[in-house]
Amino acid sequence: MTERPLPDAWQNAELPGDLPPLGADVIGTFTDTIYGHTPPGGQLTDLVLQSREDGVLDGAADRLRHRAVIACPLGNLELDLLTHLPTGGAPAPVFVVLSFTGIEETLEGEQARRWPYAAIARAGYAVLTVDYRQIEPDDPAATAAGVRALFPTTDGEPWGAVAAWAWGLSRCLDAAGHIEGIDPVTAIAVGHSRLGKAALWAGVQDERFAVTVSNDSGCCGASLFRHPGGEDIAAITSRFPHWFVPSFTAYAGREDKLAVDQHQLLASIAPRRVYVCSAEDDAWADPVGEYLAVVAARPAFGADGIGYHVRPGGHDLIEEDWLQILDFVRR
Ligand code: GTR
Repeated sequence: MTERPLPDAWQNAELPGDLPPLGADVIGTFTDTIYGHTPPGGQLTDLVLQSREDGVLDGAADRLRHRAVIACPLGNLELDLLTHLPTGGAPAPVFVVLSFTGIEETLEGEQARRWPYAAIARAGYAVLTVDYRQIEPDDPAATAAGVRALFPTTDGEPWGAVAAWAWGLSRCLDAAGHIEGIDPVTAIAVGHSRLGKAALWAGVQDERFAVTVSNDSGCCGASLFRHPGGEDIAAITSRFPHWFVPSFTAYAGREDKLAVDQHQLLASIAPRRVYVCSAEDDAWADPVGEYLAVVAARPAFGADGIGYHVRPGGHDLIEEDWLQILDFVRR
């Protein structure tokens, strides 16, 4: 896959003048201000193989379904995992990717285009996915139904749903370590949009992810708060208050008062690798702001430590994104 050039109109894009510098340890600030404290605990206690189909997708992959049981302080969380392994050969590196839909719908539902399982398997990679709503419902009112209800409440602010989904990515990686045919030493967290925000937070917190990939993650993901355009804190906290700590709304319209910006989130993952994908017409995610965050984070990484592409088109995760991601991961 050849690298795509930047759109002409972006050549003169400039970094905001008031970006906080790289170098400080800012993970605590991101925790307190935006995503919330992830409580310790949550232990994989059971991983039961439900079904196995060998040689699906014209022989490219073996398809496995598991039920994972994760013991949390106040009860068990059960997750249905769908895994595709490349057929034959050595244990494969694994993409851990949350799905917006049920796992069966990744095979032939409306969003199946986001899951080019055959191409990924032919490239020698495994993919493990779970429906993100099994980890935590995406609903400001559903406080009792997800993993956050399985941990005792603490004095501080509750963790947001983005942090809960990030926690889920780590539990999926725990499970991947018990699946024959996966080499969990090379694990790659991938997420699109709100799940791209979760992938980045998982990459920051869980050092087992060798690579973290954000696709069109936008506000509170890869794009800079201080670059104007697209979704801002007022918009995101009014529609999705459950994603973050409740006090984050205090920064609505006051982006310049935040102690951090998202290039520092990307840099927090270094020296492990990061890849950011944007789409030119995805104005709500502010693709220019995502690109500039990569530019600003680059000094924290080695030469090939952080990568980026922008493709034509809108908000989606398509095969071209996957092919670019595969290229980066292989390098
Ligand atoms: C939008 C939201 C974005 C992005 C997107 C998605 O409505 O404003 O932050 O996360 O949803 O997840 O598709």
